Amino acid sequence: MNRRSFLNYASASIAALATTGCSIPLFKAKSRKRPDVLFIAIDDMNDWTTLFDPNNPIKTPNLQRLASRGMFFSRAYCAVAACCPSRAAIMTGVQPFNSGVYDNRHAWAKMMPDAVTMSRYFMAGGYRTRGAGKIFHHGSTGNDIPGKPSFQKFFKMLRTRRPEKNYNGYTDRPLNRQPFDWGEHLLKMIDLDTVQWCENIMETEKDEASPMFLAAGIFKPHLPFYAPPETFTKYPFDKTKLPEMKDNDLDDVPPIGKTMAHREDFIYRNTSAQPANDPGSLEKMVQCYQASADFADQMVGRLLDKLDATGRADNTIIILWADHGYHLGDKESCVKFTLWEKANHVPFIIVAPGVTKPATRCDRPVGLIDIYPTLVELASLEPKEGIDGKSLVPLLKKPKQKWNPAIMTMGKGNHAVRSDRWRYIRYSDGGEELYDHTKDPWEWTNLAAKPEYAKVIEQHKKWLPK
Ligand SMILES: [Ca+2]
Repeated sequence: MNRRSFLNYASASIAALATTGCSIPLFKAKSRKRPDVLFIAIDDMNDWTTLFDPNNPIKTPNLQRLASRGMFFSRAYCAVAACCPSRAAIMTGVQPFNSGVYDNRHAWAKMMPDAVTMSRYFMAGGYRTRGAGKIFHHGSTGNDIPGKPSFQKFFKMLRTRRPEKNYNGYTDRPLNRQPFDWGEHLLKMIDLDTVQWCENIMETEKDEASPMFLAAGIFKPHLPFYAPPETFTKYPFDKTKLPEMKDNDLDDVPPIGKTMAHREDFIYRNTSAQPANDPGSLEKMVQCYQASADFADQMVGRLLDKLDATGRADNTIIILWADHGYHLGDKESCVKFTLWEKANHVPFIIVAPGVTKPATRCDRPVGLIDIYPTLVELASLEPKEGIDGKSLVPLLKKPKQKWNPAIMTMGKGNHAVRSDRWRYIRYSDGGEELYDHTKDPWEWTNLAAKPEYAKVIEQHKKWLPK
């Protein structure tokens, strides 16, 4: 660092310390050269990708390319399967049952005015903080804390460029709202604007001496399920693979669980009213989700290409996550907002130079709530007090060690506990579900009522939030 950039860094750090309310030096002076952070968020990407299994239909070569550089967490779970509370939990490090931020109607910044967001903490530690696209929830509930911005420079996510009429043909039903659209998009995808902005920041600031925390928030595959026509050529309609579905799958689900399922009429396939090739059919929707998720993967590829071109990749921590998963007809649902595996299980990758080894994998269940303390430790900042997560650095070093289960929440008093083998769900009225993932990946058979599983339930119950 030359004298001028040191002075710039020092004055920026002092200013940041003054405004974050942190009274201690945040940076451990003895640590090695501080790494950049490339923080990649994806919206609504589930686990039905080739990152998890080469037989899955959604092709994610760029996620796999990233995983080949570091550690892939095969069992990572969001805090909440909804955009706003999931992102608030990640960025503040506070669980929804401690913050009260449970759903998309909850304006996290108003409810947590004293929170220091992760990127703001990095700012106080001398980082240039840059961000673009969907990091917090889009819309007003995702607004940052007034006067305490999380980023020094931020490119707000654009509104989706919309066709005049829905591509899927819905015009006169509850689904006629444009967010519930899918198809081949003939207008420019907004993620291209986000990624272009990030590429430009990486290029123009590549010679800066101070470290950078760059957050890139990719909006796809979130509804509307749009992707450019060329992406659809990889997902021909007549070869669309649907999730496996069991008839009457919800018969053994407790009442609150049933209310969380979203049985839209289009998920009943191949009815005379709605043939498979109807643009509004489940088959068409699933095809479009697959293409949208593929497009998100392409955006990740561009970010990695640019990072490599700057020459800073060797000293950059890369972390990639999706805010939650998605049901595509399985569990009679075509949305998130449940406590089941497909709505909560997400891609999660960490590349940490000098810490992770290439192409390694951790199968322990982990929570995205752990990102904040993990990045703080990897960047040699002072540990952040008052947050719920636990640093994953021990797992980055020894991925097979014992680890606590992951906890998920959906509304007050409803939680899931995910261990290596089991998913245990308990609702606020005492309703329970238990699934054995060694035999039942789509969670068809609720074992909770069977006496032989009482001990398993007892073991998982103790992890429920008090
Ligand atoms: Ca989301």
